[in-house]
Parts: sequence; C-alpha cells; structure tokens
Amino acid sequence: MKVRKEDLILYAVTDRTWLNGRSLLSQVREALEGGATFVQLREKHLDREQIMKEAEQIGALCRQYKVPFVVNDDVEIALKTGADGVHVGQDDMEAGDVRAMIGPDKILGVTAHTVEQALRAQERGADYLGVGAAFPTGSKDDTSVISHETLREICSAVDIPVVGIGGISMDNVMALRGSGISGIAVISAVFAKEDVRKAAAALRARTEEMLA
Ligand code: 3NM
Repeated sequence: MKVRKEDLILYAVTDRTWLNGRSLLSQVREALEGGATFVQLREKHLDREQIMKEAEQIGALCRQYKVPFVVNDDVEIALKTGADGVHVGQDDMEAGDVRAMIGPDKILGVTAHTVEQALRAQERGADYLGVGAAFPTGSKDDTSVISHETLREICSAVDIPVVGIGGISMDNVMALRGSGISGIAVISAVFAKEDVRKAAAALRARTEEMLA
C-alpha cells in the first residue's frame, strides 16, 4: 500500500489565507512538529513558478519528516518537483488521466462527494479519497455538506482509505467516530491558529481518540 491508513490520521492542507506574514514553509514545519501525518500543497491563486518553489521546499521538508507530500491539481509541478503524488478534485483532471501521467508508483488522491464518484475514482487508480464536506466550511466555496450516512456508505463501498474533509475541528471531530474514515484533512483547524504546532498536536491526539 502506497498510502497506509496511519498516514491519513492528520492530513494538513495548506492555505495562504492564514499566513499573516508568516511563511508557508514555517507553517508546515510547525504542523509537522505537531504531528501532521500527510501534507498537501493547495495553491489556488499563486503563479506556477511560485507554486513550484513552494513545492520544492515543502516537499524537501516533508521528506525529512518522512511524511507523504502531494500537490493539488498540478501534475506537472508534482512530477517536476519530485512530490510523492497529486490530489485532484472532481472538477480537475480525471483520475485515470492523472494515473496515466504519474505512473503506478506515485500517490493519487481524489476528492469524492458520492458513492458513485468514490467507486469510479478507486477504479481509475486512486490510492485514497478525500470525502466531504463533513461540516460547513469557510475554506472552500464550491462544496456542500454531505450527510454522515453518505460518508459511512462511501467508506464501506471502497477498499482504499478515506480521509474526511471540510469544517473539521477540535469541537466536532468526535462526531465522525464510527464513520470508517482513516483520519481527517484540515486547513483552518491547524493553519488558522496562532500556535500551529500546538493546534496540530491537540487535533492529532483527539483524532486518534476518535479512531480508537
Ligand atoms: N475540500 P477547513 S472542504 C479543500 O468538501 C476542501 O471537498 C473540501 O478546509 C471538500 O478544514 C475543503 O478549513 C476545505 O474546513 C477544508
């Protein structure tokens, strides 16, 4: 298995909205120190040269921590910078096309909102799924909350591990107990906090409790 369940316990997704003068690299370092188990570079509004630079630096940092690192949406940048893989949404490139470009060994993550999308992504070579939104979120406009029943159905329909995403925080992570997810993916619950390391550590501990 390229992606083990334990790699997905606390999956940190970057967002420069919360930098407040800090660098993305230092934010990610704090998240890793706190116990993030997976990192995705998600840059929606930066030029590609800058994204490439971030991917090189953050990728190198993640290698030091032996944590998988994927780039959102951009296969070329992922391949050029030696990232571990790519994560695509339903509106990005089709999963099978991405798999054909990255080859069998790189990680492919796919966002799914329905059982049908989840099964199709698995069939086309996804190694893990991001499923959401688990709760209302201010971090992504074009998503809507799915029921926890749908989340459970998706988890039992596929063989690959699933990470829950969308509005997950210290206050609600426990509500995901029993859903079948392997972990949680978050932006604001880690990166919007003043002490990113502490936030990651606390959220990892609570997520492990939820998974137990
Ligand atoms: N994808 P936060 S929700 C990147 O539902 C992303 O597919 C989602 O940010 C989906 O942890 C989301 O701050 C944003 O809610 C997650």
